[in-house]
Order: sequence, then structure tokens, then C-alpha cells
Amino acid sequence: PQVDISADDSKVTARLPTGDSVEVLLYGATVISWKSNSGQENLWLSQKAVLDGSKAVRGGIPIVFPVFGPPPQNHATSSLPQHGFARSTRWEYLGKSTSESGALSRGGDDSVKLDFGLSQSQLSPESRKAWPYDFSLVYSVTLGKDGLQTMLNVRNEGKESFEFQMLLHTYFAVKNISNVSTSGLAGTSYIDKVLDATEHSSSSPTLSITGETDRVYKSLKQDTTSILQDDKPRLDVVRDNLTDTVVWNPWKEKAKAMGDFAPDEGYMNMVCVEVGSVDGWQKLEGGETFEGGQLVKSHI
Ligand code: TA6
Repeated sequence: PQVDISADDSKVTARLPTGDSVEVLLYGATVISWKSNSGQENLWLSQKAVLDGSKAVRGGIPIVFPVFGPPPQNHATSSLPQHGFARSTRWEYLGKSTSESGALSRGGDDSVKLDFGLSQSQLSPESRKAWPYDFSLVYSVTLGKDGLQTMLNVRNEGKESFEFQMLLHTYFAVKNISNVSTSGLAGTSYIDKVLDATEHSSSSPTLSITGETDRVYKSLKQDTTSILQDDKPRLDVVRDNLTDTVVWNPWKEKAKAMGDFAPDEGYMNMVCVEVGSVDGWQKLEGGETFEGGQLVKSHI
């Protein structure tokens, strides 16, 4: 049995002999499905997610670049849309490789790496005008048994330096948010965007989601945030060269208020754990590159 890959002009699908599979839309290079070998879907996708390229996908793994959140005033990113342009621009499929090395491969055909590219020439005129830097991105999606690795490589192709933020806005599927907790977020401080972006210290080892939650944990000391369902490990999200993690659940009212969030009670079946570099800015001189991302392991 070998790795099965199919690519058409809107998406690329890969399936391992073990049954693990991943689907990536060329629009935004958005992973919209990742199934473990048990057939278990690990990502949440809104039933009203727009998948035709007219709007960022509500679910899966949207790529946030070059700015996280509403852009700051008086900054190079000021006239970009919230979360930047990467998630709402068409990327190109660069090809695949059955990676012989790396975190998810034990050689042979038990893992496959799909590469996607986005550079300045592919941007809309508006985006190029809004952020006039010569850059190239390569996004690698590596599917392994019970694991998915998504890495973003950013290169400054110009002479002028630029600064950016990046984040993988992953929507994880959970059985019931009432019995979900996240761990690995203690011992650091977080910005609570539900409480007017005030800063707090996070002392408790686990965070339960009992209402609207929008926290930016900064400079985390250790690299893994775990999602537990019924106190059992469900997903481990391991940061790679990134120091920040956002935990988000819109809860009832905000979910209802989003036109592309369905069903309304869908907030009970999802939690966003988003790895990134969003506290301050990464700066690249001409010719320099930065690479960061995540390795997610599924336990069922
Ligand atoms: O990651 C959390 C967050 O920044 C929330 O504040 C909320 O805005 C969410 O992203 C979704 O943003 P979007 O632009 O996709 O609706």
C-alpha cells in the first residue's frame, strides 16, 4: 500500500495506508480536515464555512500572517485586514515528498509532506499596496500516523527589512466543551481580550472553558499545550520555534453573531488553540528566513 494523493485546482488530499488523511484548500493553504487512522476528525469546520475562496475559512487551520488580530495604528500593517492576507489569498501547490526524516516519519510511506507557496507576486493589488514588501512563504503540511505537522517558512526576498507576526489559528474538534480543559499554560502571563486586554498571570495548571474565552499566553516556558477531554489527553499541540499560544472560544452569543459559524451550538464542539509569535514582531533583514509552526498529536 502506498500514500494516496489527489490534487485538483481547489484542494489537495493525502491519505496514508494507515487511514490518516488531510485535506488542504489552495485558498489560504487552509487545512480543512485532518483525520487520525481511527477515522476521527480532529479539526472543527463550521457547517457554514465559506470554501469558495470568497472569505477566510471558519474552521480548520487558517494561517495568520503578517499581523495577528486588528492591525495596530501607525504601523506597516495598519491597512491590512484582521489577521492579515495569508488566509484569504490563493496559494500554489508546490508538490509532495514522502519525508524520510522529521518528527513524524519513521521512514518509508508512513508520512507525506505537502508544500504550498505564497509570494508577493500572488497577492492582490490591494494587499501588495497595503504591505509592499518582497516576501515568500512556504507552508509545509506533514501527515504522519496520529500526527500532523504544519510549518511556515517566511523569507525576506527584498533588500528592505520587514517585521511580521504569524499564528496558526487551529480550530480543534471536541466532543463537549463542558468536559474539556487545556493544560501547559501555567507559569506565564496572558492578555485577556474578553477583559479589555488586561494582563493576568496564569497560575493554575489547567484552563477550563466555561464561557467566552480569548486569551493570549505569552512567552510560554514549555512547548506543549494539551487539550484534555473528560480528563484524558485528546490532542497535544507542540510549538516549534514559537513562544505564544492563544486559546479562543466565542461561546454562545459571539457564535450566534458570526454568519459563517454553524450550527449556533457549535461552540460546544470546538476550541481554538493557536500557536504563534504574536507578542511583538519578528524582524527579517533582506535574505533572512524565519520558520515556526506546530506538531499536533492525536490520542484517538
Ligand atoms: O484568535 C482569536 C481571535 O483573535 C478572536 O479575537 C476572534 O477575532 C477570532 O480570532 C476570529 O477572528 P476572525 O477574523 O477569523 O473572525
